[in-house]
Amino acid sequence: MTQQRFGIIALLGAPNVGKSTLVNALVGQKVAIVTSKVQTTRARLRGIAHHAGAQMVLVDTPGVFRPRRRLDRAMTRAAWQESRRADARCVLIDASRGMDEESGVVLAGLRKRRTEALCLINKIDRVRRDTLLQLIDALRANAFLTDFFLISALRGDGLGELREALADRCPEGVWHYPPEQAADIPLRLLAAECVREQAYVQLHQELPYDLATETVSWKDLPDGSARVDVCLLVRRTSQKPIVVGEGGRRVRSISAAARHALAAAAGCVIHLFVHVKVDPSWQDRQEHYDALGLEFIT
Ligand SMILES: Nc1nc2c(ncn2[C@@H]2O[C@H](COP(=O)(O)OP(=O)(O)OP(=O)(O)O)[C@@H](O)[C@H]2O)c(=O)[nH]1
Ligand SMILES: [Mg+2]
Repeated sequence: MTQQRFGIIALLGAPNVGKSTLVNALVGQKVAIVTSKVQTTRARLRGIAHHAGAQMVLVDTPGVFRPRRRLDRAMTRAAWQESRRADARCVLIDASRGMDEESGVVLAGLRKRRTEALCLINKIDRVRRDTLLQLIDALRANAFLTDFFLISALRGDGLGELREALADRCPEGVWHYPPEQAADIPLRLLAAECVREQAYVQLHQELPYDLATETVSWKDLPDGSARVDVCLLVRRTSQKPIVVGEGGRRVRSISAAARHALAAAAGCVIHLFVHVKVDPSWQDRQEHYDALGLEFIT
């Protein structure tokens, strides 16, 4: 029997570079929420992938490295903590954006911490080969980037080679999760995340960054289904009607799509109730941070 290996791999990178998409692609099923908007990921989330006898815990981190709000500060801190604890680090760069200021901040953070990382150039489906070569050339100036991979997390290009390299970096050790487990995220948080994802996707205003979700109750019912109540919090009274929609249409549509995703992820029938509430201070409540697995920084 080959020796089991186990490793933690942190994915770092500016907002929207495709970290969560990559976690889902490597795990082989959807465990992290993905949207076209920046700053989608807030919670700490672990996807679990297997390759060549290695169990790899992929840590999806929030892509916030220029913190302004309290929530941003907590997310930035969480990302660097995850990076420190990991057996390997990957920094993702969006090939179509190239080296921008936000990616510069992430690279500077790695340099400062004297940590090596693999460099994953993602979204290669969007750019020409010569642009890619120029980008790699520029990135080579960072000596702490040990290897370069050209990938498309969305289409799956280059993931075979990446899997191989990541499995190689896992030290010998016993697996921490049963092989069929795809993610390490509490169900209550998963429910809140599914609702937030749909709110982001279905609302087109600036609103989303002012929006949060919290699971208020999860009850397993005798027939194997679950009743789940999630609060969708907005910060201003004027935002509530936008989220609720005419005759409640918007919130019903958010709820229906979220229920679908949650049922697929949780593997049971879900009765989901989404309640829209005005809560100007959710960013200042400790429970909100606890639920996301973040530290409440005072
Ligand atoms: N064309 C293309 N789009 C991609 C690829 N990978 C991710 N995307 C898209 O990029 C957007 C952002 O993806 P996410 O996975 O949410 O990015 P993220 O880095 O987790 O973002 P934050 O959580 O906000 O930091 C989504 O619209 C994805 O579909 C890729 O390889 N090619
Ligand atoms: Mg994300």
